Amino acid sequence: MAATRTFSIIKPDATRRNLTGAVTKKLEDAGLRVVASKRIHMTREQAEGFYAVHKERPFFGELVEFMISGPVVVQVLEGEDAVKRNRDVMGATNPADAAEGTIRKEFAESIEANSVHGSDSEENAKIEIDFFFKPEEIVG
Ligand code: RTP
Ligand code: MG
Repeated sequence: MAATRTFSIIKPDATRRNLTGAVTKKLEDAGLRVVASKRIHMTREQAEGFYAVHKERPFFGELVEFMISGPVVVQVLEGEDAVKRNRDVMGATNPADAAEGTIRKEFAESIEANSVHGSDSEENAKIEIDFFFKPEEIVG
């Protein structure tokens, strides 16, 4: 199967605890390759735009505040079946439900401060990658 790409965010709870390397190692050990990476502090406009699909959800306001509460690391990951591979190693949204060995089981603080984001489909991966990266910033 050909390599595909997905989009990942190491969230503010993880950067605050200096877990960028530990989270990235989990991704790499799962067979994903970092082909683009940058540390940014999202603006409110960026966070609201990125999470626009959730704007009717009750947690939207808190989620935006959380995502702009500190730096994040946005990454493009490449690998076989990258979207699913990443979702598998991330674990369930709520760390209380996450399987042993997953990033959220090991590192997440709560259902909101859950250390990582990962695209949920190839279609959304393309949209999310384009939201944060220019083509020349991605080096496969
Ligand atoms: P993500 O999009 O971040 O990869 O996570 P996900 O698919 O597992 O979760 P999703 O339902 O898309 O929710 C997006 C993010 O919103 C926060 N959240 N808070 N307070 C709450 O009940 C609640 N539920 C979700 C989490 O940060 C979640 O990752
Ligand atoms: Mg999601």
